[in-house]
Amino acid sequence: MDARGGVLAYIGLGANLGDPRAAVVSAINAIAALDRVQLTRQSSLYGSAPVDAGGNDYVNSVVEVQTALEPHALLAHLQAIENAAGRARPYRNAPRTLDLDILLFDDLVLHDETLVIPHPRMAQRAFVLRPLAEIAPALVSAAQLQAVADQSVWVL
Ligand code: PH2
Ligand code: MG
Ligand code: MG
Repeated sequence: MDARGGVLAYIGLGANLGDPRAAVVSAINAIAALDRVQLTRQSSLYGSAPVDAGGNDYVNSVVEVQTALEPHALLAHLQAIENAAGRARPYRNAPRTLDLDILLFDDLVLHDETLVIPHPRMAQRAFVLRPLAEIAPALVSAAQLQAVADQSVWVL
């Protein structure tokens, strides 16, 4: 908690159905408009090949927010933004109009039925680590980036 009342959290955005670029851009705007959330940094938009998933290439990004919300309250707002974008969940890792994942929330370690923080697969995913390293280089090591260097990710 700092003087402005809040902690830093990192949110991963992804989409590969419909108009993914427009969905990610409007989701960033919707996050910035949330009460008790300030958008403090946003990465470039990245294209990426699907990882453990099918369908079209993804558009991915990562944003940093400062928030006074509790993690589950932030999650509820992110799910509302996903639903407003027409998110359906027919099967695991199905192509999606919008996916918003809390990656990190201050230094919190949390594991319950609805939320796991840090995001359990972020260290295996170049489409998370590359944009995260762009906006928060201290949070991603060269070794972590090297470990996912075989995954296809490009700046749009
Ligand atoms: N999200 C997934 C599964 N695979 N692959 C890419 N490239 N980008 C994603 O956002 C992504 C994925 C599950 O959330
Ligand atoms: Mg995800
Ligand atoms: Mg998700």
